[in-house]
Order: sequence, then C-alpha cells, then structure tokens
Amino acid sequence: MTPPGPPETRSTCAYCGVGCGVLLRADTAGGLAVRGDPDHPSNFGRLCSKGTNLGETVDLDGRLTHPLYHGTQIDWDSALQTVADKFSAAIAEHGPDSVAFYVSGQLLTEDYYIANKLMKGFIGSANIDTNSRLCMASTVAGHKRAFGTDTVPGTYEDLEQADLVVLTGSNLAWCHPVLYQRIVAAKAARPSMKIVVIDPRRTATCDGADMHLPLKPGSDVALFNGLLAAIAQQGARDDTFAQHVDGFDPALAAARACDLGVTGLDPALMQRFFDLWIGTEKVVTVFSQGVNQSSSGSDKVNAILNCHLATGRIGRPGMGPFSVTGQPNAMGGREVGGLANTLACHMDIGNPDHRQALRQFWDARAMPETAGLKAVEMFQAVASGQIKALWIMHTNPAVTMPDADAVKAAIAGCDFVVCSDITPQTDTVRLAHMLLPAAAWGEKSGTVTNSDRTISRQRTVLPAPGQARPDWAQLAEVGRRMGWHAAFDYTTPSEIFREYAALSGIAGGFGLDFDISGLADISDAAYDALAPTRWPVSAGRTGGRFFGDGRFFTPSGRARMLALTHRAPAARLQPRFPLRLNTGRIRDQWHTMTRTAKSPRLSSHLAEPFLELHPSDAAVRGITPSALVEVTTPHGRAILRALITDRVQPGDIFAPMHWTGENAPSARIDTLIAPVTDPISGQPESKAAAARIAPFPARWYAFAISSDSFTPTADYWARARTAQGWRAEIAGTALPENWEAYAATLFGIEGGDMQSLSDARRGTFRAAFHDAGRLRAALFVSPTPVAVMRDYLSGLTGTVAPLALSGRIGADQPDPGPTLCSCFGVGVNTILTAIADKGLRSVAEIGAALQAGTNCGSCRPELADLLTRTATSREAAE
Ligand SMILES: Nc1nc2c(c(=O)[nH]1)N[C@H]1C(S)=C(S)[C@@H](COP(=O)(O)OP(=O)(O)OC[C@H]3O[C@@H](n4cnc5c(=O)[nH]c(N)nc54)[C@H](O)[C@@H]3O)O[C@H]1N2
Ligand SMILES: Nc1nc2c(c(=O)[nH]1)N[C@H]1C(S)=C(S)[C@@H](COP(=O)(O)OP(=O)(O)OC[C@H]3O[C@@H](n4cnc5c(=O)[nH]c(N)nc54)[C@H](O)[C@@H]3O)O[C@H]1N2
Ligand code: SF4
Ligand SMILES: [Mo]
Repeated sequence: MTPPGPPETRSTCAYCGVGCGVLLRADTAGGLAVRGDPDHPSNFGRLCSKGTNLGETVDLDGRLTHPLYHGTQIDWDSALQTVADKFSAAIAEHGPDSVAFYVSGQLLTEDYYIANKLMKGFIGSANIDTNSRLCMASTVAGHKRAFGTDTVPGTYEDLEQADLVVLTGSNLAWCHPVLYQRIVAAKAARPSMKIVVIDPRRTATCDGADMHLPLKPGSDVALFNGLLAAIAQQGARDDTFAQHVDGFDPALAAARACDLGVTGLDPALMQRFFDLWIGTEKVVTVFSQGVNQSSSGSDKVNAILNCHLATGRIGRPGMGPFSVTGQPNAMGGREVGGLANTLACHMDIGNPDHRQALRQFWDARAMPETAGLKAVEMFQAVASGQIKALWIMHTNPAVTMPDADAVKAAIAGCDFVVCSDITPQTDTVRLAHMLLPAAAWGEKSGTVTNSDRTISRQRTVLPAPGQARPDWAQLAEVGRRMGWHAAFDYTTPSEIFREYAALSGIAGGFGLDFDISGLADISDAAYDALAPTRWPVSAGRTGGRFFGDGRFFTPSGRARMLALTHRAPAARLQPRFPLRLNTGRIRDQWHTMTRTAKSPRLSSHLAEPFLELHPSDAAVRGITPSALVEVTTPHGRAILRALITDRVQPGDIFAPMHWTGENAPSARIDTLIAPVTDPISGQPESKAAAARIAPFPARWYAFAISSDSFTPTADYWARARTAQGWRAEIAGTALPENWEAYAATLFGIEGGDMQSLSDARRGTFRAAFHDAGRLRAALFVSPTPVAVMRDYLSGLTGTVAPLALSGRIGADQPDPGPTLCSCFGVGVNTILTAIADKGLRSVAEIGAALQAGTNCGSCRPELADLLTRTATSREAAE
C-alpha cells in the first residue's frame, strides 16, 4: 500500500548486486523514507537491513561539499583545470601510460562509460582498472575461457525454480540477503528443494541449508574436479549437449588425477553431495568471493562451469552456474569495459577489428593495443614512480587493496592524486592532493546492471549538497579541458546512455552478446521512465537466458571445458605462520563503512572488528573470550577482538574487511594480505593469508560512550555510532598516569560535572560527565575486558541517567543483550528469554512475540540459529 504523502520516486538500492528496487520519499528536513518496490523483479518489495536503513545514511554530516586542493577550498573551474593540466603535462612529458584511473563497480554505467572512453579512446592508454579486479575478475576470466564471453547465463527465477541450489564461497544470507530470502521462500513453498553450502566456515547461510561442506580453504578445484569425475562415472554426461562443448576428455583426465584429500572433507559427505548434484537436473551453482578471491580463482570458476557444461545444465529454467555480483554496478562496469584488459560492450582489446570499430565510433584520438595495468600492478607502478598522475574515483584502495600499507605509501608518494568521493574522511582521500566532491546515491541519476543482467535506473530524490557534482560530469569536463570538446560534450546521463546503447549495436554486429541497441533512440522521457530491463535488448531479442541453445561465443561457437589441477593458496602455512586467515563481510556494514557506519541501527549488530577463531586454537594460546588478539602475517599486524567459535575450523581464522583508519586503525585487515594474484585474472588472494596469533598484552581495557564524536588515542580502539552519539572500545599497554585526566582529554571536556569511581586494588575506574543533569559521556576502565551492558549504556547519553556508573540496568529490569534484530532493536537476551519463557519454536513465533525478524528479515538466519542452539541444549539437558 502506498503511504500517504507526495509521490514516491522509484530507484535502485545503493548497495549490493542483487539490485533491489526502492521507493523513496524525501522530506523537507533532509530525511528519506525508503521501502521496497513491490514491482521490481529483483526483490518484489523485499529489502535487507542495509536497504531498509538507507534513510539513516543520507544525512550531510561529514560530506565533502567543495573541491579542495592541498586542503584549501577552491572553485570547480580551477580544480578541473588543474586536473586537466596535470594529466596533460604528465602525458606530454612521459607518455599516456604515465597516468591511470582507479575506479569502481559502484559507479553508474554512465560514469563508467565516460571514464573508459576518456582513458582508452582519448588519453590512449588502457591504464584504467577498477575495484572489480578485487571482486569479479576471476569470474570474468572464467566466463571468457568457457563461453567466449563474460556473461551470466541465467536469471533470478532460476534460483527459485531449481531443485538444488549450491552456494559455494558465498555467504548469501549476509551478502545478498534478498536473493537468499527468495531462495528460502521458494524452499518453504516447496520443501523438497535442497540447499547446499560449501564454505570453510559455518556461516549464517548454513543455518537454512540441508548440507554444509566445510572444505579446506582453496580446495574448490579439487571438489568440483571430484564432481566431474563422478558425473562421468555415473554416466551423467549430456551426450546431446556434448556436441556444443570442447575439451571434455582432457578435463576429465585432469579431474580423475586430482587428489580429493586436499578438501579435508569426509569422503562419505562428499559422495552424498556428488550424488545429490548428479541426481538433480535442476541445479544452480551460485558462487562469489570464496571462489573469485583466490590465486586459483579463475580455475575455481572453470571447475564449476565444467560440471554444468558436461551435464548441459546451463541456460535452462532452474539450472546453471550463477556468479552473484557484489557491487551495485559490477556488471555495468564489465559491460562498459571498465577493466584494463577489456573494451566497451564486450569487445576485445586484442582484436584489431574491434579496436578499429571503436576508434571510428568515438572518433578516438588513440587506442591502446594491449591491456593496461591491473589493480595490483597499477599501485606497484604508482609506487615505482611510473604513474605520475592518478585519479581514484568511488573506491578506497588504502583500505581494500592487499598490502594496504604499501598502497597507502604509494598513493602518498605519487606526484598528483585526485580523489572523487563524498567525504573527506577516508584513508585514501586523506592522501590526495585534489578532492572532488561527488553527488552521492540519491542525488544523481543513471543506470546500474544487477547480477542477472537487469538494467535499472537510479534516480535523483535529494539535492546534491554544496557544489557536489555527479562523477560523469567531473570526467566529461576534464575530457573537454584536455582538448576533446566534441567527444565529451554531454549535458545529461541520457545522452551518454544513448551513445553507449548505439555502440553496443556495433558490438552486436560483430556477433557479440552485449547488445542493447534497442535502447539507442530512447527519448529523455523514456529514459527517465525506464523500467527494469534485462539485456540483451536488440532487434533480434530481449532478455532471456544464454547458452541453453548450445550457442557460445568462442571462435568455434562451442563451449570450452578446461583441464584443471588443484593449487594450494600461495601463502604456505609454516611454523611461524601456522593459521589460514580468511576475510570477508558482515551483515550490516558495507565495505569501508563510509555510509553504513552512519546508521546507528546498522552499527548495533556488530559494533567492533573481531577475529573468529576455534576454541582449540584459542586454548593453546591462552586467548580468552573477549580478549584482544594480535594477528601477524609477513605483511602486517592487526589487533582484533577474539570471537571464539566452532563456526571456523581448527587452524582457520576469519576477520571482517570493513574497519579503517577512521574507526579502528589497528584493524585494517588488508595490511595483512599479500599482493598475490591469480595468474589469469590478476585478482588478489584476499581469503588465504598465512598468519599467527597471540594474546595482545593489554594492561587496560575501556568502554566509552559520548553524545559527541571523539577520537581515542590508544594502542587499540574502535568506535561506532549509536542512536544518541558514539561508543568506543579502547585498550592499551601503558597505563595513563591519571584516569580522570585521561577521561577529560578523551572526550574533550574541561571541568564540568564529573562523577568518578575508582578501585585501586581491582584497577578499575569509572567516570561519567553530566551536562544540565543529562549524561554527556562515560568511561569504564578495567584490567580485564570490560563487563558492562553496552547496548543499554549506549542508549543513556543525552538522558537523565544518575546511575550510569553502575554500568548495568537496575536489578528490576532485564538486560536485552547485544542487538540482533537491528530494525526493531531486539537483543539476544530478550529473544533467548522469550524462547525459554514462551516456548517459541520457530522464527515466525519469535516474530509474532517480539517483532524481531519481521521487517527486513536479515536476522532470520541468526534467529534460526538461536532456536537450533536452544533446542540442542534442551535436548542435551533432557
Ligand atoms: N553486508 C554486506 N553485503 C555485501 C557487501 C558488504 O560489504 N556487506 N559487499 C558486496 C560485495 S562488493 C561483494 S563482492 C559480495 C561478496 O559476497 P560473498 O562472497 O558472499 O562474501 P564474503 O564474505 O567476502 O565471502 C564469502 C565466503 O567465502 C568463504 N570462503 C573463503 N575461502 C573460501 C574457499 O576457499 N572456498 C569456498 N568455497 N569458500 C571460501 C568465506 O568463509 C565467506 O563466508 O557481497 C556484497 N554484499
Ligand atoms: N581482505 C579483503 N579485502 C577486500 C575484500 C575482501 O573480501 N577481503 N573484498 C574486495 C571487494 S569484493 C571489493 S568490491 C572491494 C570494495 O572496496 P572499496 O571500493 O575500496 O570500498 P568502499 O567502501 O565501497 O569504497 C567506496 C568509496 O566511494 C565513496 N563514495 C560513495 N558514494 C560515492 C559516489 O557517489 N561517488 C564517488 N565518487 N564516491 C562515492 C565512499 O565514501 C568510499 O570512500 O574491497 C575488496 N577488498
Ligand atoms: S539485498 Fe539489500 S543491500 Fe542488496 S540491493 Fe537488496 S536491499 Fe540493497
Ligand atoms: Mo566486491
């Protein structure tokens, strides 16, 4: 039902590659109401916690609103002229390969198209790469090797129509929650449907699964080789489809030679998986970063594709390999040729006919003939001085690139760095010479392509603050100022889109699949109104699936199966570094947190960086629950909170990638990761470092809350937003001389009304600052991890709270515990108590009793896990 008020604007969520439709309504106070678009084919009205809370992230606090040069505000005219001059000067003196763009799968297609056109067509270098190199490059390489094109064959409906959904290297419940909810709903309606998860960790995604294969990190090629051998052995090869596929025999020979022992899986469990997969025709194999982010990532992708090609289970309803994309426009970036080794519209940089066609279409000055620098190489070239001018747009490489400290140093040492961002407060932006303020999500207009090839519109609902401008407008203006006026003479994103659609028709003429030429004449009004549309859109066809007809895009027209051998992760475990460090995402934060960390609701789920480690690994090292752990690799060191859990295997540890110099400087995970890449795709191995851990020798721990923002100084700290202000965890190895002085400095409060309590024998100290009777800030210090009710205390700032120093709710009120449902702020203890007292038996019953899980549903896997655990402990007690 449409809520009363002015009309809503249809748009697309800012975050993941599911590409959910949203209905937005801005209020006059800068607020934004968000609900799921019931008519969008990605989500049919559903949203996850991140989409639901978009409204909490669009405030203007901390926004970059004016161009800054060396920290000083300048006007756009001077800023863009300086950028154009610096790039032109570098090119004149050192050639086109002395400059580079590092861009992002979060750019809109129109932004991306212009960036690529400027670099490849006019600057004449292929030195444009994107954070998709860290994300989708192995899939791109795998698709091209097998299909001759980078194309996702299926559609989201396949995930619902399948009888078996295999999720490998994908924590779908947290990272593509709406797709996960669609699968769970399909399974609820048709319980015979099966879900299998292949992941070294037992993730939230496993909670709704029928089978979990906790393989050894990096052993996917062996597992899928085992499946291929079993397919052959059971006579499950599709003999008719075989005429469309080359390479079966060598692929099978290599598969048979593979040692399945490296997976570490129970052979009987593996056989059950093989039998289930082979016995279920309608099978979709979903894969994501556990597959891509590996030094054998491309081979992992092809090992999966081999099995689907051998059985002909591709491009038909309910079956196929399915790469789910991470960023909202990872697909659009691949389509416009945003990677250093591709050209626009799936054209090929190594193909002279393609280059010539593009040159003609663009009236391009110069076209590179070979691939440019891939992300890791690009920052190495920045470090060596080869790159003299670098433009970083919509990405934060000082945090998210492997060997992040080296990347940080490279950027800091570069002659000229431009950053287009929405905030001046990121680890990368702080290193740039020129900051260009970008219009953010909600303030700009264009298109994005989601995981199933559906192109959707993002539309403007909010005014851009100050002088912020869309990314495409910044690029086009620099193109004009570098002398290419006609080529970059755009005034609206619709003009760019039309040109792009027309270009895709030329690609279609070469027989390529990315053809949206049916949209080449789209009017401005039709572009504004464009409904979600799955490509291709050409005279010949619209939407649908690929490859079911056996037509592939290789020179022979046949698909290619590859002979693959298992390769262990590049970093070998050794006595000094005996543990396998895996990294990834959490439910409620997006990457480097520049937007999601603004939301108190999203920040309440997991408010601090952590390290998952197995109880046995903790015990031998004397690491206790909630202690701090020091993680060391040959590349760096981090300090994280211990989360001791059997969700990880002995010998494996896991840490989230999100925290940065802005909110937890000792928890920048990519400082630990080696810049090792897959030899085919150039994608870094972000999930398999060799590490050691030890207790961090903290002499004191503290928990702090304040109405105002504060930045601790200590060996370890991590801060997060709360509804009323901020909270932080702090720890140190050296004791401050005077705790009262420390507290006053921490919060920047001089004098004022301070209550304090200290117990010299126990080594504890507590202080609370009040202002006109209301709590302004409080600090709780202890020689051991601080035991106070954090979520409860976080709600006290700004209120009359005379008893705050107790750190606990009064005896008459229960402790709700850490927040699990961020939509309704329901804590774990509240849920556990209700399960016990009211005998709740299902997620639906929890929802009925407490509302938890009834809005976005992102916490439902965790609710299911609580139910399972309480049921198990009940059974054990009985
Ligand atoms: N909440 C949230 N959602 C997001 C994002 C976010 O930042 N936050 N980011 C978006 C982006 S850009 C991306 S790319 C996607 C990523 O989505 P996912 O790929 O689902 O997320 P990750 O947590 O990076 O990794 C997935 C899983 O791979 C497992 N894994 C590690 N090594 C191996 C291995 O060798 N084999 C197998 N089979 N599994 C392994 C990890 O244990 C982890 O659970 O998420 C998107 N969605
Ligand atoms: N260890 C480890 N490292 C990883 C990964 C991992 O799993 N483990 N995953 C990798 C993957 S898959 C990915 S996708 C990357 C993501 O890594 P990044 O792309 O580096 O991370 P983000 O935080 O998304 O950075 C986006 C930046 O764009 C800014 N921004 C927001 N809106 C706009 C806008 O409209 N215009 C402009 N110009 N800027 C804007 C934000 O403030 C922010 O600074 O991280 C990779 N790094
Ligand atoms: S699943 Fe969540 S984050 Fe992804 S597009 Fe949908 S609402 Fe946004
Ligand atoms: Mo990603």
